[in-house]
Amino acid sequence: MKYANSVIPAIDLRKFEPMQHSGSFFYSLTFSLFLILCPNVCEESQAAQKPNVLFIAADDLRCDLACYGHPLVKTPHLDQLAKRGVLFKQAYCQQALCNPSRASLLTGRRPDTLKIWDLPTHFREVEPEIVTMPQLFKQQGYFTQNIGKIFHNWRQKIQGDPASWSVPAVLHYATHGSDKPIMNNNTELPVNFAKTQKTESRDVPDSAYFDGRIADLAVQALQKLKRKREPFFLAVGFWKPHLPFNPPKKYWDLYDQIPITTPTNPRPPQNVPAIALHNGRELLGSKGRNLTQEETIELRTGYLAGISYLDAQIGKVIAELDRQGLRDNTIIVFWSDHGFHLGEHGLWCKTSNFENDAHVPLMISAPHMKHAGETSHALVELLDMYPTLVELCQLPAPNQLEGKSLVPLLNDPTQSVKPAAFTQHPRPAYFKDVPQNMGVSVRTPRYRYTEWRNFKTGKVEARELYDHEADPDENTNIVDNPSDEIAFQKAIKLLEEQFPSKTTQKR
Ligand SMILES: [Ca+2]
Repeated sequence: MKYANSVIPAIDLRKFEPMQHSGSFFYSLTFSLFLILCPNVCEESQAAQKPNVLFIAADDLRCDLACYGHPLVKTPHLDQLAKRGVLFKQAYCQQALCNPSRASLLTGRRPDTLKIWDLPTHFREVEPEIVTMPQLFKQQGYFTQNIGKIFHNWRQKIQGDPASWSVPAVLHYATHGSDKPIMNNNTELPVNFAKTQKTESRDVPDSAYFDGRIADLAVQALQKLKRKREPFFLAVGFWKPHLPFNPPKKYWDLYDQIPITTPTNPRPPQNVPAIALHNGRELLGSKGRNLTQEETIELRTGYLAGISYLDAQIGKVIAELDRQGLRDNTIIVFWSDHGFHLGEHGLWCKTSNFENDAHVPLMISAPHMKHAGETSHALVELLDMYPTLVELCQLPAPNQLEGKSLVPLLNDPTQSVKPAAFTQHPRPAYFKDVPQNMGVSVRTPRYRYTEWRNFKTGKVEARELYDHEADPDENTNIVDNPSDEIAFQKAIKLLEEQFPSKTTQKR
């Protein structure tokens, strides 16, 4: 079989150290490295020797990880993963909402191209024949398996995307509210120590909730996948730290002595247009309500505890990967579908274009990376994951992909592949039929610039500009007084190229 990119080794490889390995695994590993280095020579056997992919997703996780510089959170396993991969410090989602973000990154198309900006629209309704990332792997001889939330999870006619997987997905389709603790053997449910609405702290095992069970199933899956002849693409989608904040009590206990506070910027940015904000209805309800200081701190603690719970589950999965001897032929990707607000700017949850919502964690680890443990500060998008994995695994790229491969950044983390990252969100945040407005946003190295446009006419109704050199928390909209006119005009031009304003939106 001929492959589109059968030219160049996908990634620099460290010198192989045979003393760490033994027996038949030595030969299989040596052979697979040889194949990666010499794709032209070895095409016939390539399908059986391609690297596996462990594709790990988190839900609503902003960059609150120790490896991203968060001072309080405890994330030892994700920090360890960062040491064996490249950490992307400036990765951005295409829309801060589960379904549009996931549909975009899994199809390789922007929300505007798919015309999916809401929760109920399944991408198969608008693009029935599109080939998703896991589906491409399946078509190319991989065994593809989905445990947990990868595609959107609820209120859709099609549950997940059966065409993407070799076996039916499990624990992938439910409401977050249905993730209630389940005890074995009818054991009585321990008391809940948390007081705030949508928080829960009970002394239960990890497996009482979805994510613990997902980790257990992923561990079992790896034991079986190890014995398969074909390479695998295992997608493990965790449901945390999404609301409700209900990690087992032992994860809350990690923060008992930690001085967690209310946010330092609880007010909307100066000079912000009202359309940039929203009512946080996912937590506060459609009528809204004010949170006390105690509630705010408990929610902020619960979010960090949920991240530590997520981190522990990911640790179990990666430990099993290593235990099964799969580390040297498995690419690991870790990502979150979008960020989150915890009271900053008076906002809770997602559905904005602010940095807290648009900025996401992203790490990619490939076997024997030369630059393992390094950080890329290049602007990248979740949309780039599809072409990246296509190139790393030397699959034929479908025409639809709008992202760019990040392989050049894995080979040299000081490089960049694009001048900007783009994020968008409609208003109302949860619209019916068609939105009234679309907020389109560009992140350049210095600025975040956002235009709020009338959805039908394209008329710009409000604008925002934040200078991340002077104001990384986006506390002052300086669109009427930009700090660097040339850099501002460049941001406007980049936004215009990506979202031409004269094109009125239709659905
Ligand atoms: Ca989400």
